[in-house]
Amino acid sequence: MQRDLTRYLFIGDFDSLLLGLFSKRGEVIWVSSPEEALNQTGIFSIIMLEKKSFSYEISKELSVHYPQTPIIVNNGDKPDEPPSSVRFVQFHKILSNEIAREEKLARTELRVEELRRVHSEAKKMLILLHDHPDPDSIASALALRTLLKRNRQTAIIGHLGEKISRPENVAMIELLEIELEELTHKDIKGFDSIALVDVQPPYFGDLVSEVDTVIDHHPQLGSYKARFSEIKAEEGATSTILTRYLRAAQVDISERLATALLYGIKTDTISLNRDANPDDVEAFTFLYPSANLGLLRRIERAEMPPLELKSFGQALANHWIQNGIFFVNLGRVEREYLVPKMADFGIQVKGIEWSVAFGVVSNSHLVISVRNVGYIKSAGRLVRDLFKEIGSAGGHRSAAKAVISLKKVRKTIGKGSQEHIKKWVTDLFIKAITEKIEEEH
Ligand SMILES: [Mn+2]
Repeated sequence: MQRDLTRYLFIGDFDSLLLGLFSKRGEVIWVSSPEEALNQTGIFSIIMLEKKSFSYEISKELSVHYPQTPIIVNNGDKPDEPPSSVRFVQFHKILSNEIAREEKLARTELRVEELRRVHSEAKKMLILLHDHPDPDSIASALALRTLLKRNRQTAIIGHLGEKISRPENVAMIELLEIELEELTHKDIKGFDSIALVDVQPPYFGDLVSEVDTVIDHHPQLGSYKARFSEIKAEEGATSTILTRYLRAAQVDISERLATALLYGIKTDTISLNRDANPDDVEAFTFLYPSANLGLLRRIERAEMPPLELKSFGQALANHWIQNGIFFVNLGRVEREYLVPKMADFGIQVKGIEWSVAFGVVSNSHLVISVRNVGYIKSAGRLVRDLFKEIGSAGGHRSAAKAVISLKKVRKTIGKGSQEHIKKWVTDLFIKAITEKIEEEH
């Protein structure tokens, strides 16, 4: 008996998030219509039928075609006489794991009390993000503010970088009505306490040597003083840590906050596919029923201006592949988000194990974005080894980034033209990646 293999058959219009979640538990076959479902072969553990696809006829046909397979209709209104093999279930019930986690939450609650004590005296606190606030950091800041029972006046969420440009992030801020303040170095002094989320003090150099709180999922970065610190490098997102805190403290999570946190986890783990662990899946599962998925779709569909599409297309056409590495040079770009977008694209190319995209942003910094297939050498470590001396560099196992000022680039390679940068980056990565492969053999 093949009891171990869980196979799900999804029929109809389901969110990719949900499919991603179930693919962590077993094999997922997804078809758009009941007709297609009847053409599948093999045995399924459960059939998930989207409520719009449900009818008595369809459920009967499915039961005949797949005897002994329970059919679950999501969130549908139960008809007066439901077919016997069909259940109408709200998804949060399907998603909820047995809560053997209460103990863990109880322990976390003690940590939350500690955290609250650290900021209890502060009239006005700062929740500081890294210079390129992404959904995970923004959502984490919102969650921390909620956890500390503060508001826009008593806890400022801010960053020291430039105006946020990535369309999805702009849409997130607008649609969720989040106020992010662009701060100057001077502003930092004007707060009674400081908390960093999704980042650690050394990132800011000497600027914030003393902080009250650090909550982050990146690996421990040097040594620094913090009255409260929670560094969990095993988590796929800082939002995961804060979701657990909110749950532990039994704080009501609003639809807006749930949507933000869900989006934070989704983007940092690429829909639970990159560096996600069971905690991320659990946080995701918990948030999913409370989030506004319609709003989430609107955030994700944020539009790309036509001009950018053009430069995106041109750069892509000029890509090159060497030693199984996909390279693309975006040249000068206005908005940084195009670089990782391109790297994401490159890793989808058949036969490619590494994707490296780079471009000069704001005419001042070379940004290099790296992706790999995940089961090989850590991209974060490789990028750190290559660039830590001359810029900021790091990331996760399958995604990493380096930012180097053009000045430093010129100093390192002697020149700063596009041609020279291109050759330098290409040679560096080929050498680093192929060397490592030899070592591992
Ligand atoms: Mn993050």
